[in-house]
Amino acid sequence: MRVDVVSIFPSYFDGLALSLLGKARDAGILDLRVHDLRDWTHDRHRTVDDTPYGGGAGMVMKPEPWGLALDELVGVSADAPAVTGERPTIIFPSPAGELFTQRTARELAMREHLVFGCGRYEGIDERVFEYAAELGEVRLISLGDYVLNGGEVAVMAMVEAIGRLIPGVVGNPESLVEESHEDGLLEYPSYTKPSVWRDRAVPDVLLSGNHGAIAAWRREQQLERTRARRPDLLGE
Ligand code: 6GU
Repeated sequence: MRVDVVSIFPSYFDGLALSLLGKARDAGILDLRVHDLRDWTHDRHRTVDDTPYGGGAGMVMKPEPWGLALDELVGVSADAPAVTGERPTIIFPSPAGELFTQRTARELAMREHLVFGCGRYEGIDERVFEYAAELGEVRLISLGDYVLNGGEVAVMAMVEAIGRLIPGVVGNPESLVEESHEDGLLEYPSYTKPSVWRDRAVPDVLLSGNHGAIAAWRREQQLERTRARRPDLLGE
């Protein structure tokens, strides 16, 4: 999978080179490229923002650098993967977007080319979204109902959630099926040795060797936790 990230703070993404995703990069499974939006400016101050038409607080990101970035990364002459000729998916993190869930991550993990455009200030000139829609499938995606200063932290979360679902990134694919949200429920509790720690014993059933009873107990725990912490997931 090819992933391009455009940001005015590219060093935010240094952390993605570590651990799991770093291994995926080294193995050639994930071609992650981070770009500085200011590289597509041409004035002395490398300006990326300006005041909003119609007035109002804050600054808006100018369309020109974004247009040049999109041309280079997903335009007709772009050096992008053309394995199946699939259109790129262009994602703008935004608190005004659709909610990012495990389902979104699974869907995006099957794409060949993702481009993330990180906005700062009060947002990006609306015409950038219209232009991007001519080059690929545009998605505005939010991490949740709260406001971050910019899209960078949201994109880090999305790239990690998507990247670990690419076949070969997580060593044991079974560890992907048994975790929170994969089956619409929260994960069951886990224990390891010692069997008694500070007067607290591991539940007997886990030491019983009865695999049927263990599976039933775990399912029950999943339901109980989901009902207590996230009743919305059960439609309650
Ligand atoms: Cl994707 N961006 C920003 N700026 N704030 C957010 C968000 C995204 N998701 C939740 N809050």
